[in-house]
Amino acid sequence: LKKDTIALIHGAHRMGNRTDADMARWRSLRFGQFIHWGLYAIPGGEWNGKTYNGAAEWIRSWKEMPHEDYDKLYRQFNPVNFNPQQWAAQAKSMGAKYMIITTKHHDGFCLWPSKYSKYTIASSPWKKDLLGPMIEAYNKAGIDVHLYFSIIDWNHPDYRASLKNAADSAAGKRFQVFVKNQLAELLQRYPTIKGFWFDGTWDDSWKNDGAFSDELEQYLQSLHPGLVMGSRLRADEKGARHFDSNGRLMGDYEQGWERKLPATIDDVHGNDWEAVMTVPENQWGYHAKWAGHVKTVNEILEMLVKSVSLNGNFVLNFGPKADGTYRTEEQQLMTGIGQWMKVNGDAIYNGTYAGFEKQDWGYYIRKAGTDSVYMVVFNIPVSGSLRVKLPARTSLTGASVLQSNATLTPELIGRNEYFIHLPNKTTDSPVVILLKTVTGE
Ligand code: JFZ
Repeated sequence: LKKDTIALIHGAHRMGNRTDADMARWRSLRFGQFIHWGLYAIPGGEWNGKTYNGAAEWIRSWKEMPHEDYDKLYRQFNPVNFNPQQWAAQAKSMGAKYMIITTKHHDGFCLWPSKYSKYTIASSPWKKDLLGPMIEAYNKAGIDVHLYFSIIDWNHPDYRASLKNAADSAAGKRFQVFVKNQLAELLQRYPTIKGFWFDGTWDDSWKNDGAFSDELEQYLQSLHPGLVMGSRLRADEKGARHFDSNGRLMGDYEQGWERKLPATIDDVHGNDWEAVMTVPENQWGYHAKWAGHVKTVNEILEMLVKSVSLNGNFVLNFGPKADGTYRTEEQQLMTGIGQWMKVNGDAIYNGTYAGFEKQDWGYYIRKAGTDSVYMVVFNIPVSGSLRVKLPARTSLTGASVLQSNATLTPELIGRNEYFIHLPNKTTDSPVVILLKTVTGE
């Protein structure tokens, strides 16, 4: 926090994290599934035989793709193989506890039959609502649903990136009413949702009206108390986003961790936070030709574990195909992650920063409010011995491998310092060791 705080009407309204049950629940879930699904899945990063190397969901902004052509794609959107129960079942078997779905991305196409727009699923050959069955199936599988909503709307005649004259201002006002109506409609249609995930809030027209986004956030909270909304929604009256002009977080959690993770606990300033991650380098919607590095199961697990060890949530993105099925790579990843989570998920859910000195072998995670600390080992030293350095007045009373329940006997090697000797150094997935520690003796 800066030394000289200035008076703000539309800055942060709270110091520190939310302490209510809805927020505690969100915080405990730790692992989410993001889904980017929309018209961009039809071209899948290709148009007229040419490949677009940018993010597939941005193809409408590519000079090779005429807007008129993109804006006709809804006439082909017909996900005949969409099976929401199967989607939910695979998310559950992966270990995801919440899901975020794109109700409307920058292109403006709505996956629900909004009464405020004609550019929706109702105008497609599919005709029926997609969101309702999806939310119902996920909720039945025990998975919370959050709604992604882009403020930027490339299809709406009243959207303006900046307001340059009186006509723009009038359009901007109409657009604000439209946004408010659509969000209230989503809450009214889908009352089980737990939060909104806002995006596309970086244009001047939005940033320069901090009063509107502040009032909108409070309006949504009044319609649906407990709703979780990140820091990407609002700006303060000086145009500062995420953190207000006094450096205080706006919204319920820090939403700026996009395809990157904090390095240390100091980077998160005690705030709740969530990271969203793509499987290839930068593709959210379906792209037929993934280029560059594609993350492996172990790489993704390490990001998940690192996030939880630093008090954050980790959300992995999927881009289903236009027919409603998932590409093989994504299916294999879900299976692989799920196999590990099934055995080791106890280390993830309700996990928090452990407060122990980080070691090179991996990450510590403490089950919230308990003496149970997990070591998640990604790098086994050639010695096979894992160093554990405990804070003063803390002692290690036992250790066991989560997967096998095998007991390990820690070797005391110095004051508050131990070696845990791994019986078997060969493994092809991260090993989790549950430590029993006692503090205050
Ligand atoms: C946005 C979208 O443009 C993108 O298509 C995707 O939906 C993603 C989840 O969100 O992209 C962003 C938004 C914010 C940053 C980077 C990319 N950011 O804050 O660095």
